[in-house]
Amino acid sequence: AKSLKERLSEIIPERQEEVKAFKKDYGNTVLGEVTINQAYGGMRGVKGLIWEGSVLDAEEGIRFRGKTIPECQKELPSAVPGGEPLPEALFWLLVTGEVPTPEQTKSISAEWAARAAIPEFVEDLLDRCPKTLHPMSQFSLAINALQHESQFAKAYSNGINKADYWGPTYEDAMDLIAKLPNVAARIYRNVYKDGKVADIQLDKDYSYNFSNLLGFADNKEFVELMRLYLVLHSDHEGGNASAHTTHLVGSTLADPYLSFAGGLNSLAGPLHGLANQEVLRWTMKMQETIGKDASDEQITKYLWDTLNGGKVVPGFGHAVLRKTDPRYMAQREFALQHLPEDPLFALVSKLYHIIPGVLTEHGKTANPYPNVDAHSGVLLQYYGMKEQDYYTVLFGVSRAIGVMSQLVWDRALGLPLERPKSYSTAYLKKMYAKN
Ligand code: FCX
Repeated sequence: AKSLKERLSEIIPERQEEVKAFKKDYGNTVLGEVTINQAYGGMRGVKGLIWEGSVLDAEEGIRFRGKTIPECQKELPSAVPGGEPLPEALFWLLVTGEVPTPEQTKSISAEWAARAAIPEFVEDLLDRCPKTLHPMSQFSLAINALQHESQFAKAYSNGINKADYWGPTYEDAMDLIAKLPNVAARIYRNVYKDGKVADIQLDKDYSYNFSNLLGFADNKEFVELMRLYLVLHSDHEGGNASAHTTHLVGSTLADPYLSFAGGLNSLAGPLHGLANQEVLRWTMKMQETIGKDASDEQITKYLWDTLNGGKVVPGFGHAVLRKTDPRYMAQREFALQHLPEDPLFALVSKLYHIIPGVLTEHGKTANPYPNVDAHSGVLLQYYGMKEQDYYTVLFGVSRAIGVMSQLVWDRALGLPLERPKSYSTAYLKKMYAKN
C-alpha cells in the first residue's frame, strides 16, 4: 500500500488540473456581494476563501471531505473494534480525500512516533517558563522555537522552485504534528505535575502516546476520549480564526511552524478556542454560587445575571452554525456511553435544555445552541484532567491536524499571498453617503 506522501504526490497534479479547468470555465462566477455591515461585522458570511478539507453547513455542521462526524466514526479505522476513529486516519482523509486502510493508518502512527522528539533547547525553554505563564502562551512560544527545525525555511533560503513548495511543507507538517505531544505534555507535566515526561512508544498510536506523556494512559477510556477529542476539534473549514490565521500567515511563505504559532494565538482568544476552558470554569462557578441541586429557575436567573452583566455564556453560539454542533452531540454520545451517572454531565445536560431558550429570549445570539466547547470540559474533568487552563492546549493539538493538512494544499495549489481590500469610514462615506 502506498505511503501518504506517495499517494499525495499522485493526487496533487490531478487536483492542480482540476482547479485550473474549473477556474477557466467558472472563474468569473460571482459568489455574492459584500455589504458595509459585513465589513464592520467581521465578514460574517462573506464567501472568499478556499479550504479543501472541510466545509461547514449552518444547519448540519461540519463535513470532513464530505463526510459527517457519524460517517467518519463508521468509516475511519479505530484502535479498538467499534471504538473511536483515529486522528491519524482523519489526517489521511483531510490530506487525500480518501479513507485510509488500517495499515495506512498505522503507518501514520509510526511516522508521528518516529518524528516526535523535540530539541533540548525547546525543552529547556519550556522548563524555564513560570507556572503562571498561561499554557497557551507556552505552547505558542515552543512552536515558534521549533521553527529552528523547519525544512521549508531551509529549502526556501537555499532556493526552491515554487512547484516544489508542497514537499518541505508536508515534511514540516508531519514533524510539527509529531512533536506536539512532547511539547504539550511537557507544559502539562511542568505546570501541574512533577515535570517528568514519559517516552514516546514507537509501536503505539498518537492518542495513546499523547495520553501516556500526559500521565493518563492507564485509563483506556481516557485514551479513547483522546482519539475522539483529537478528531472532533481538528478542522472546522477555513474561516474560523485559528484556521484563517494559519492560512494567512502561511500565504506569506512563512513556514508551517510560524503559521501554526499564529493560529495558536488566535485559538487563545475567549471568543474562539479559550471558550474550551471557560465553559467548565463558568459551570463550576455557577454550581458554587447557586448550589448543586439548583432549580431550573435558579439556573435561569443565573443565566440572566450573566447576560445582563454584559458577559457571554461560554460554549453557546457560533458564527456559522445555527443548530446544535454535531461535535457537541458526538461528545454527548460518548458521555451517555461511558459516564451516564456523572453529576456534572447531568448539569451539562440540564444546561443544554435551558440555555437555548434563555438566549432565544435574550434575542441577540444568532445561534442559541451549544458548540463543541460546551461539552469537552466535563469529559476531561471526569477522567481526572481537572486543569481548565490547559484545555485549549488540547484543542490546539487537534487543530494542527486540520490546519497543517490545508497548508500543504495551499502550497500545492499555489494559493497566493492573501490580501483583501480595506476602507476607512471617511472613504466609505465619501464613496457612498448621499449627504
Ligand atoms: N452568550 C452571550 N451573548 C452571545 C453569545 C453567547 N453565547 N453568542 C453570541 N452572543 C451575542 C454576541 O455577543 C453579539 O452581541 P453584541 O451584538 O452585543 O456584540 C450578538 O449575540 C450577536 O452575535 P452572533 O452574531 O450571534 O455571534 P458572533 O458570530 O458575533 O459570535 C461567538 C460567535 C462564538 C463568538 C459567540 O457566539 C460567542 O461569544 N460564544 C461564546 C464563546 C464561545 O463559545 N466560543 C467558541 C466558538 C466556537 F465553537 C469555537 O471557535 O470553538
